[in-house]
Amino acid sequence: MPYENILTKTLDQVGLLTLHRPQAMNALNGALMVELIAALQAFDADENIRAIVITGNEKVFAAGADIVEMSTATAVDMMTSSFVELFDGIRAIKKPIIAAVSGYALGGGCELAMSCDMIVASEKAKFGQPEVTIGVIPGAGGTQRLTHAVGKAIAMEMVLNNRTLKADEALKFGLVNRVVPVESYLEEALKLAARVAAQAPLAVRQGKVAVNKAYELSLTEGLDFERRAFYFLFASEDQTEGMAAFIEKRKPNWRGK
Ligand code: CO8
Repeated sequence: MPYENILTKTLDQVGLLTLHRPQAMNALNGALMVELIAALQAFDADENIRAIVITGNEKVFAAGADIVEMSTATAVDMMTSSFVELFDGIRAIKKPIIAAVSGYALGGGCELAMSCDMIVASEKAKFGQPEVTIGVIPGAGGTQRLTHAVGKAIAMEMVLNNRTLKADEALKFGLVNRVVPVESYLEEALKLAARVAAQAPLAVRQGKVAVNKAYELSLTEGLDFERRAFYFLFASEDQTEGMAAFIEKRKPNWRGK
């Protein structure tokens, strides 16, 4: 499928998706969001791909939802268009997604990065939720995921007063996994994705679900979920293979079964 607002590429077992609306700071308009979700779903369905990286360019990851497109929308337009709901499509992706962020990740751009499972940031990354400066609030998880990641104090400053976090602050507050030089942020994200792609695929899939459950369940329910997912993996060929390979001192040959 030809895309107009994103680029896609496969690098061994990693699917790379690049946001590509440079004329508008990669602002997330409806067309881009539809393509983003379609591409993610295609990677998710491709059995040769085991991890996904989403990136932008050195100057901007994404400067948020497209303000021009939103400027004339009514509440009913926002509610009845599937624009914001498209974000739920990211949550539904089963394979691990890593955001490789440089430059601005603002508004919906910050929310997109936070919807990924891990974030590799360049030293030039800047994270912010500036919606209050244009008369709204975050609408795609910013008030929720940000608060879980950085805590109430910093989240309040970001959402109520447009505080922007530089890369080192984002690392300090737990928003990103690592900060690397701008020359290598994409390479580092791809390396991380390749390492994840080399692990047992069903275990990676269950691990992603289980960690995400920690946001939603009580400790007792979460532990119960984890235990059942753990038991389930003993029904997989990869568990037998992984443990045999350890004992035989060889590399496992994962089949994702
Ligand atoms: N929407 C539309 N166009 C944009 C956006 C945007 N979010 N951001 C930048 N652009 C455009 C500019 O209008 C400009 O276009 P033109 O050249 O035609 O005038 C072009 O991109 C370049 O931008 P600047 O000249 O402003 O570039 P600077 O380097 O001076 O500044 C900034 C870069 C700081 C990123 C600045 O452009 C900016 O502040 N952008 C807006 C950031 C913002 O407020 N984002 C929040 C948007 S609201 C939101 O995201 C709500 C999410 C709700 C749900 C999301 C579901 C997807």
